[in-house]
Amino acid sequence: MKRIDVIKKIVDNVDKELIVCNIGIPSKELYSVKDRERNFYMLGSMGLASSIGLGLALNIKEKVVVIDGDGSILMNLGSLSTIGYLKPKNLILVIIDNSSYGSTGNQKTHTAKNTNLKRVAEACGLCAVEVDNIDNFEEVFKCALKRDETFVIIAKTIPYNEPCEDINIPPVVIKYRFMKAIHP
Ligand SMILES: Cc1ncc(C[n+]2csc(CCOP(=O)(O)OP(=O)(O)O)c2C)c(N)n1
Repeated sequence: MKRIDVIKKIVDNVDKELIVCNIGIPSKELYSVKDRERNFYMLGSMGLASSIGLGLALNIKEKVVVIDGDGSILMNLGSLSTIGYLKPKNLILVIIDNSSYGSTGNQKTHTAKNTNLKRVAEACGLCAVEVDNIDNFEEVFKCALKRDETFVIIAKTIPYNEPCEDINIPPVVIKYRFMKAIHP
């Protein structure tokens, strides 16, 4: 399974849900699969997609889907602990675990050896499921969309970056159109 396969399945299954996407190639892949006003491409701040998604989920009724990476979650593990403490009912955290810092050249992360993010999430009090094939991912994601609780999905993928174009929208426009989509 590749990161872009997971992103395609997320896009196939969302409607009004908000998506906050991790820095780097994940955001480019999401943009190339389907650009939407309800996508927030988090262009600058590694590690903060989950924190931004948490803040959003606490302040709106719509479902928030965060697409994060193992490298970014490892950089801000405290975010998982805070999410486990606050547990908004409308947050789905999809951690695409390619065991690498894919966007900067697939350098290995610690999930390649000693760190199990499902167990970390569970230890933070969260409901977490690990999947390693695309059919299981879709099944679990559909189920998470219907649930009334914070749900973490660890999608184990191979380290692979789909060649795709740069995001052709200025960051400030990404921000304002996203805000307008939430509060027209
Ligand atoms: C504080 C900080 N350190 C390093 C970077 C460089 N950087 C950008 S994306 C990235 C890798 C992110 O890895 P991961 O979250 O696992 O996502 P992947 O690209 O593998 O899908 C790195 C190291 C950065 N932008 N900010």
